[in-house]
Amino acid sequence: MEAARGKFISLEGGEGAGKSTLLAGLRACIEQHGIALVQTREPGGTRVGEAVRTIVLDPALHDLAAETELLLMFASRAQLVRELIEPALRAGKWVLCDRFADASYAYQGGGRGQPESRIAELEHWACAGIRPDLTLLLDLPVATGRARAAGRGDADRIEVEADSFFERVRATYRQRAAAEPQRFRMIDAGQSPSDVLQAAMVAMAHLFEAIT
Ligand code: Z5A
Repeated sequence: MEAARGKFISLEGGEGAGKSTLLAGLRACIEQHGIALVQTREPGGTRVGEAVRTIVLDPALHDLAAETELLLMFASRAQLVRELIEPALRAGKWVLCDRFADASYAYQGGGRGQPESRIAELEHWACAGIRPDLTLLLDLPVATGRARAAGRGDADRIEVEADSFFERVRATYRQRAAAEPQRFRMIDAGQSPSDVLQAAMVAMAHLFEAIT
């Protein structure tokens, strides 16, 4: 008998929103339910994707065109979908992904001004119908997120952008969450890490119900 298809959960948010912190807690909670889980990230998550990541985050490549950046994000995603996400879901595993296509709408669309219709075309092609069952959006004022992220060493090619860029990113994420309330759950990322984890578990309850 074929395994029931797994669930795909993505985490989104601005810089310093606490995705990495939440991922560790979420992973433990999901595994406590006896669910096989694959954790990954974007850009990256595969050998090819990690090579793309070094390009897109390299601060020396300040001349990278916005169009090139967009294509590279989707190149990494196309590889991740085919090599890891689709096979895992088909095998009944759950996939927990640190960012997915919504990040391209927020950063390359909202941030860089790339047309939404172009991003949608790329999503259609590169993701081959794969969309998260649930997207947890960690929402935080830009200044708070940047203050949290400060002091981690040298800023990468995207982190050097102005506050106005990150305000557009945040606004785009919030618009997308409002437009798709059945997929998105917005979480106040200004709460303590344990309260953020608790809110995420509440947001995921319907996925667990489906397997019990
Ligand atoms: N990008 C893109 O442009 N287009 C795309 O399509 C995709 C990505 C997929 C990836 O960088 C970059 O690529 C990202 C978007 C772009 N660029 N930016 N900016 P990354 O993966 O290296 O970085 P990130 O995704 O922005 O994550 P981050 O800055 O590392 O933040 P985080 O993972 O959300 O936060 P954290 O590491 O868990 O927490 C940051 C600090 O805050 C840390 O000291 C924690 O201890 C603290 N923290 C966490 N939670 C809390 C709470 N609740 N209270 C207080 N303090 C907290």
